Order: sequence, then C-alpha cells, then structure tokens
Amino acid sequence: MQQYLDLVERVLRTGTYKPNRTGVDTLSSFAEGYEVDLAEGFPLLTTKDLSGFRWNSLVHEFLWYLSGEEHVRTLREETGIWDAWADEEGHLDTAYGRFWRRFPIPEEGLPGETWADEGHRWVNDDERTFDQIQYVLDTLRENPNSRRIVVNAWHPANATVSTLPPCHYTFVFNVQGDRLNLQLVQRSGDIALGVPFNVAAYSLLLTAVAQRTGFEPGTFAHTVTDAHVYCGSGDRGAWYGSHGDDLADRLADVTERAEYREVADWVEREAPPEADGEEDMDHVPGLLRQLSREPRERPRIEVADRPLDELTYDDVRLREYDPAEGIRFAVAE
Ligand code: UFP
Repeated sequence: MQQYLDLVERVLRTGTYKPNRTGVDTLSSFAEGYEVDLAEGFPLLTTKDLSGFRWNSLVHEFLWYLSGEEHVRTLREETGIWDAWADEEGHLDTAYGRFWRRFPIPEEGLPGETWADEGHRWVNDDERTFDQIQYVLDTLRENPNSRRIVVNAWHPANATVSTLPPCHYTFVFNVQGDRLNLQLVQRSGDIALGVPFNVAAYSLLLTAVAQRTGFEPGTFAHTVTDAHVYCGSGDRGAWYGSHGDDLADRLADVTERAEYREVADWVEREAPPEADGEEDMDHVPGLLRQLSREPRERPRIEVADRPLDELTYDDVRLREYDPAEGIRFAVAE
C-alpha cells in the first residue's frame, strides 16, 4: 500500500524531534492523513509480514471490541496484547468495546436536555448504556444518507484518568452512492507498530458493516493527529534531534526505492548505537528498509455472512496474502 509508505516518508522527512512520556523519543508530525480504496483489495501491508500471530491477534481484538466487554478474560485466552494494561481479574481502565457497545448515559441530564432513555431501542435499561454499533447498523439500513453516523470511544471522565486512553477514539460512516466509507480519527499513532494494525482493523470493520447493510466497502480515511516514528532513547534518540535536517535532505534526494537502503546505512554508520536492551527501539532504519520495498498485490478478506454479534474467529479469512519478510520493531511503553 503506497499510501502507508508515503506516510512513513513524510513523517521521517518533515517530522519534528519530540521526546514524550515513554522515554523513547519520536519524530512527530501533526495531522497526517491518507485514504485507501477497499475496492482495490484489503489494506494489510505487504511490505512486511503481518500474518500468523499478528493477524490472529488483530481478528481476536476486533471480535473483542464488538463484544462490548470491559475486561480481557475471554480475549487473553487468544492473545496477550492487552494483558499489560489489565489488572489480575482482567479489568481494564479503558476498553474500546465497552464504549462502542455500552456508552454510559448520565443518571440525570441538565434541565432541557434530551437523552435516549429507558425503553429506547439502543439503550440497555439495566445498566443505562447506549449501543453505538447497533445505532450504526440500524441507521445505515433506515436512513443511509444520515451525516450523523458517529461512534465515539472517548469519555473524558474516564480517558483523562486512564493509563491508556483510546488512541483511535472516533469514527464516522458515510454513504456515497452504493459505497460505504469510514473516517477514523486517531489522537496518537505509532507509525511502525500501531498504525498498520489500525488500518487493517477498521478496514475489517468497514467491510463487515458494509456487508451487513447492503453496501460495497468504499474508502477508509485515516487522520492521525500526532503521527510519530519512535527513534530511540538516550544518545540515539537525541541524535535525531540534531540530525533531522540531514535526514530530511537525504530523503529529499532519493529518486528510487532502493536508495532508501543507503539512507538506512548512513543512519547506522553515523548515529550512536542503541543501548543494550534497547535494540530496535529506533524504528527509523527498519522503516527506511521497508520504504525500499515495492508494495505487492493486496490480499482479499472474506467475512462469513452472519449477524455481526455472532461472528467468530473462523468467520474472518485472509486470502492471497503474500508479504515481504517481517521487520523487527520494539514497542515503546
Ligand atoms: N498506539 C497506536 N495505535 C493504537 C494504540 C496505541 O499507534 O491502536 F492503542 C500507540 C500510539 C502511541 C502509544 O505511540 O501507542 C500510546 O501512547 P500515548 O497515550 O502517550 O499517545
């Protein structure tokens, strides 16, 4: 997917050096965006391998979001990706699915306000929560021209005290002709590790919702407010603070993909080595090698024809995926 490679290149070329809470510094760029047409295939990156346990985790996480669960007790039998954020009983400060399917409704609104209340079709009376995904499905079937088909995972009173508030916190469905489109807004995006999964997960959601509401999967549009590449800690990270312009100049001189490898070699030659235990925290060389690869034909995805709430892992199939070999990137936590 060339759009992803263009995003990587822009952030490396124009990003500013930015330390952050993780202690691993970043090159960061504001309000980056791109669009992908799902009619051209499923946007799972082919310039590195995301199959095997990576794809499995993605599908299990997707089903977990749809389940509306606020804990990871079922999810952790399949993948440990959320374990670091959960307590011993499996509860999480913030779980996307909880807000997608069970967004809290206040006990009492302020005078004059209107709230969907008991007995309302999308309200769970027992717990006073609102099912945003059912709202999406029903509205797309009954009133597809609506411009209000929004899902919001950000609840300020939770997010501001959470250890990991939602990164991809709101999305909007929009119909144009027979195509269903989805725009995702993400406050913070780790370009090497997080974003490739975010693209694929929301493209899977778009495919599944389109199929259930009689539309063709259309465009996935992604806006990332703080789009960043982790560039290492200590001296290694700081090197990018003083050599960002050199990197930008070298990138501006590239005329063929293969030349990105020479830029990676220059970084490895000039930058201080990564500290012991910090290997691959600098994502820049790996991303430069990825930029030198030609995207391959996109895979396809098949989602079995059953209600969204009954989908299981085996109902989601990835077909004709032929990626280049994997690239090692370490997670900044
Ligand atoms: N991150 C993503 N995508 C996700 C997710 C996390 O890129 O879906 F959950 C990254 C972004 C950032 C870090 O690098 O995780 C979260 O840190 P912060 O909360 O400080 O933005």
